[in-house]
Amino acid sequence: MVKRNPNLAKLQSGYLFPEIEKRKKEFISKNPNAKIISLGIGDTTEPITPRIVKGLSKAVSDLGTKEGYGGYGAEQGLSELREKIAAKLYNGLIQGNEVFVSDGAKPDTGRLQVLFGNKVTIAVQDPSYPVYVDSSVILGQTGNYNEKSTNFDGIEYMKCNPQNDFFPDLANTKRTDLIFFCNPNNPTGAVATKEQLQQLVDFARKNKSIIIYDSAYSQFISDENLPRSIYEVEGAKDVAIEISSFSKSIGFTGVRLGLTIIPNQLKYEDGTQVRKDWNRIMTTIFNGASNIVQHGGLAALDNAGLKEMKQTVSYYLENARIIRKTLEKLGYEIYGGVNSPYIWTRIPGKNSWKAFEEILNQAHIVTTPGVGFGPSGEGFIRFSAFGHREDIKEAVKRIEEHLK
Ligand code: PL4
Repeated sequence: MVKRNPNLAKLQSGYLFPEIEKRKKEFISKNPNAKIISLGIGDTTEPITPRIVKGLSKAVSDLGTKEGYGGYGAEQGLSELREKIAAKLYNGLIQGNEVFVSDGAKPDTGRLQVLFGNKVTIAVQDPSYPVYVDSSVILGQTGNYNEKSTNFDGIEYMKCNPQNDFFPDLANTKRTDLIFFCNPNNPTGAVATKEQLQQLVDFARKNKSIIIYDSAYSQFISDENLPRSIYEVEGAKDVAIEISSFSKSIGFTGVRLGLTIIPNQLKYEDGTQVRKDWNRIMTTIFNGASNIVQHGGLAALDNAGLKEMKQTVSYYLENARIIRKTLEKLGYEIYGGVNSPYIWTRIPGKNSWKAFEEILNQAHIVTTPGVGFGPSGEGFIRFSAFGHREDIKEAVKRIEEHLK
């Protein structure tokens, strides 16, 4: 028989989000009449807007004609889309040939781990999106899970909590090869200032590290003083890769479209361009994002599409405001939810899973337990602002009733 990959055996339990779905289903099976509201997994709910649907539909119709049919495309994505991303989402801060279009930020995270291999060391914000740690474990970059510290040996966990304004204490952070940094942060909803990002870039430059900057929620930054891309910071192109996504800004969680930017000037210690190897990875183990979906992306980036994107994001931000306001009124400690679709809070005296269970049992609302994002998330829970407005209004009513 084939031996099991020992790295997979190191992972503690199931991946966080399927575990939440499992608990939700168990609850429903015991309480079939309960009207569950899901503010757990950050999944979009609102229909895709007309201009973008038109872009998708036209691409489908074209495929049914001799003239419009196309087969495999460039693994890096349609050049028109790469140029448009550079121009419209990055205001020309980067070039089209530095953009690699993909099927999402999560699969790109996994492929980036393949790019760097199992000999690199990594640092992560604690708490953060669990894919960074789990994919690192799977690749074999870590030691075993340490029951005592509830950390994986070999990973540098950068604590982010209310005491440090959710920005890591870089003076006491060990040098690693890669630094995963998610901004706006999932799950805390914290957004770094330009000065903070400059500190991060300077830290990476000094240590000759590479930052993997996940900006999946950048479109939720409405404060013009806050940077939306790491490339707004001086020196970032020498040390940073940015991954991003169309999932949340235009409701493409199921449609699938994302991107990775690798600046031409980002190099390994031997002088080879990182971009060159990423191109090799993408052309070897990826076959390009769906051409239909890429046309949806193109439509999202023309003037009408961008306007719709803004409306979609504003809708979820208003949901976040409603949830925040209610929790604030009840006197909860709250973070995030202003330039981010996530609200981070804690129920005094309860650990994360206990709070999750109580909110589910009493208010029939699914949340996400903070500890699932890392040891520093213990005691917190995350509310997602993705949902229909009527469900958000009903959810806050139940919160007022059960969490007062
Ligand atoms: C549940 C920081 C959500 N099954 O859709 P993608 O692949 O372009 O982007 C995924 C992604 C990337 N980066 C960050 C994210 O938060 C997400 C999506 N996270 C959440 O609730 O935290 C959805 C999670 C999904 C998953 O595992 O990604």
